[in-house]
Amino acid sequence: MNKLWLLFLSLGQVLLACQTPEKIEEKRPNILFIMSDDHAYQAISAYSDHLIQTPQIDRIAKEGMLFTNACVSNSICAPSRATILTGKHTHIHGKNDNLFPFDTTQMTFPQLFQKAGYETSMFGKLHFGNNPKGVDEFMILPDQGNYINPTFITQQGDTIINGYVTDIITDLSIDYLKSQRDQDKPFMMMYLHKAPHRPWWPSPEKFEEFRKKKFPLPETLFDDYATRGTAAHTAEMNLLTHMQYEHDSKIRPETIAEMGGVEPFIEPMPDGFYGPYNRANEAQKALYDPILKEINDEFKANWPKMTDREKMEWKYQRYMQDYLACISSVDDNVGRMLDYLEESGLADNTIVVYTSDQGFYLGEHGWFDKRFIYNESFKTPLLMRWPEKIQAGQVCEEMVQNLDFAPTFLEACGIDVPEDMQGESIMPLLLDATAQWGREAVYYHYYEYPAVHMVKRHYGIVSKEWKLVHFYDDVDEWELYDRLKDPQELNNVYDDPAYADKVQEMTQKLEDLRVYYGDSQELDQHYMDRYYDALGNAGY
Ligand code: SGN
Ligand code: CA
Repeated sequence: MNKLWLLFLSLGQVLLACQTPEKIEEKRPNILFIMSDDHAYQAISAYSDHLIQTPQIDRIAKEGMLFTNACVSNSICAPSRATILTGKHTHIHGKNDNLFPFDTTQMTFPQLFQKAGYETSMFGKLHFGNNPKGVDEFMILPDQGNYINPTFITQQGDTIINGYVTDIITDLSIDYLKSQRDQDKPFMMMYLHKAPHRPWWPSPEKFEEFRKKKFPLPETLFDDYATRGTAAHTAEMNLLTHMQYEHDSKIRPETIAEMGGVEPFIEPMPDGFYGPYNRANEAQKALYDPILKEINDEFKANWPKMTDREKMEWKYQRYMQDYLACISSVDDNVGRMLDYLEESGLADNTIVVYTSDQGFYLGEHGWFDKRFIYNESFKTPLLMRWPEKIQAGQVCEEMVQNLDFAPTFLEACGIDVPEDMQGESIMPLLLDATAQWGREAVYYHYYEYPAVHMVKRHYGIVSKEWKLVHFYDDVDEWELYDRLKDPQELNNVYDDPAYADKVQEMTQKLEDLRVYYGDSQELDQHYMDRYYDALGNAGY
């Protein structure tokens, strides 16, 4: 080795030794975890633009990676959030329905980030029944939260902030990044939208814009569930029969009274219209009122003459107008956030994730809501950008699950992943979308029954080719779908002799997965007992 080379080496060592801890810190990536509530992948133009353009959310995929087979392990709000935070299936962390509060003795990934020297924060909807652990700052909505002039729970007490919830959550998050966080530390922020959760109240501007739009009907809007079992027939999430005029379609109770009453398919919800509407102040109401008048006048004039089929279509259009209007606000606000990251120079070293707590039915199979293992609710959007590591414009088709987020973030930031986390880091896929990914199938388990929408308890296994489901509790029914031949899941082939071998093979694989993830009949019984005990005689 010559002398010059030696000099370079020792100079390098001196420089390294002089580097301040903050400079080293700067190299650890930041995480911005953006999650919306009930955002269907069908309503993101990076997946399909038949319903809406979402240019801002799409930026994340264009400049990063789009996951076409991302899914949840239990398609309902709080359980999915608890899985994201703990990296465990819902039967392990115990928050397997929306009823019981989250067990705060469970380790969550923000706690690990905080311990590792990250600045951690959470803004928006958590829906846990208790406050988050491991975040330096939080402002969260109580329970489901409100769209208009929402209340926030903070460390200093509750506060009401005037305005539209999606704008406010973004303002709070950007302000925190800009001026409140400790700039010397890397950050892990959870920026969690309430929208587009039911009852889909848009901002006045978007309400007006989307009110005029018409959307294509889904092919399966009039599905009769011919080959499916009891659960699909008894679920209460049909647009015609279970969507509320007042609450969802925004028909004033007075309009219905003027019409001499309208045959309700389902009991009206007390305060369905006035609950959300009355949060607005007079000036805000004045912006909503002309649009509400148009909707109500049209309803009064046309509804009595409509056939059931036309009523279904009318409800679908009203639903899409409001749901997509809410998404349009989310998209604009995600754009504001991405712009901020770019302007501030944070973008290159920040992992940006966009996802939803689950998928949602946008009229497919005649439904709204979620819960089922069937595609629209089982799959969830997932887009990730990390300019320093993820090549722009990649599409990953591997089966990844909300379970995998925590271990992925930890690995990406150089923090040890606890051994009892059940998810797997998707780092190899981020570095190369086509990398070897050993997972053949995922496990799913839904519990909340009986409850709103009446989706029966079920668990199942899903591979790219097959979906096997067992519905239990007050039924004992199985379904099998050939996903490649029947992507819309219209044909349950469980009893078809041609599939007998497949049924046997998948049943064994499902049992193996249950053992692998520590689920069992005893646990199914434990969670049924806990739930039914809590319902007591109140029941459904
Ligand atoms: C509310 C909704 C339901 C929804 C649940 C759970 N009704 O009860 O439609 O399924 O929340 O949603 S609402 O009219 O009160 O909005 S979740 O996203 O929190 O799981
Ligand atoms: Ca949700």
